[in-house]
Amino acid sequence: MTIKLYGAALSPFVRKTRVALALKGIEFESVHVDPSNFPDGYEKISPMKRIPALEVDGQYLPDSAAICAWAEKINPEPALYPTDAMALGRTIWLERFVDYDLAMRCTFAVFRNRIVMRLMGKECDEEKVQHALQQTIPPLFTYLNNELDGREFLVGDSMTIADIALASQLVNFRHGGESLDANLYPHLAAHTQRMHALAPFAKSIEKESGFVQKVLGGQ
Ligand SMILES: N[C@@H](CCC(=O)N[C@@H](CS)C(=O)NCC(=O)O)C(=O)O
Repeated sequence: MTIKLYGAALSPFVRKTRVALALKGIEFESVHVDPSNFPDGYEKISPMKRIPALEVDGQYLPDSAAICAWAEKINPEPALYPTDAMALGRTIWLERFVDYDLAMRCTFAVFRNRIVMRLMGKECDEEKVQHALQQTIPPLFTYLNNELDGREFLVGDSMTIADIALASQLVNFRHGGESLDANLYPHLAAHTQRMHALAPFAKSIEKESGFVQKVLGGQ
């Protein structure tokens, strides 16, 4: 099987996919795609022109959720999706919640302004960042913190794709110069610390941090 993952290093959705593939021992070739300048014809790979997208023996699969579900079938161990019906439903809900609602506020408000805009030579809209930090993010962090009260993982007793998706968005929060307040969100902060210490996350964070520091240092 020839597998190519189209993406860019700092995308939380690409990182989520890379971590899931790494945990499952699925090898792939990384193909760099700049999401601010997609190559001609990329819509054949991803109709909505987004990263990540996967190519498997000439067939294309866009979207991190679709790719991770594919990976589960290709290599079921370690299982990242529960078998119990309600647990599976809750996993998919939390993955969606993180990939859409949290991403909108954390990655697309904080990280995008603080890092991506600077990479594109544009100004950071700090007002938007502060609005997200003070108004729109706290209720979501409170919800996730409550979900993690007394638990190691979001659903059941083992890691699911929802934990990986969450930890991946929070790498971008960290790259954006923010950290979780452990007094306000002790369970979420502990979950993030545990997840970011896992080898695939730790390696990713180390590699990306140098680049992010350069972006910030260049200002
Ligand atoms: N739901 C998608 C989100 C992917 C996504 O929004 N990727 C961003 C980069 S982080 C992108 O490609 N943006 C380009 C665009 O929307 O034009 C997934 O999970 O794969």
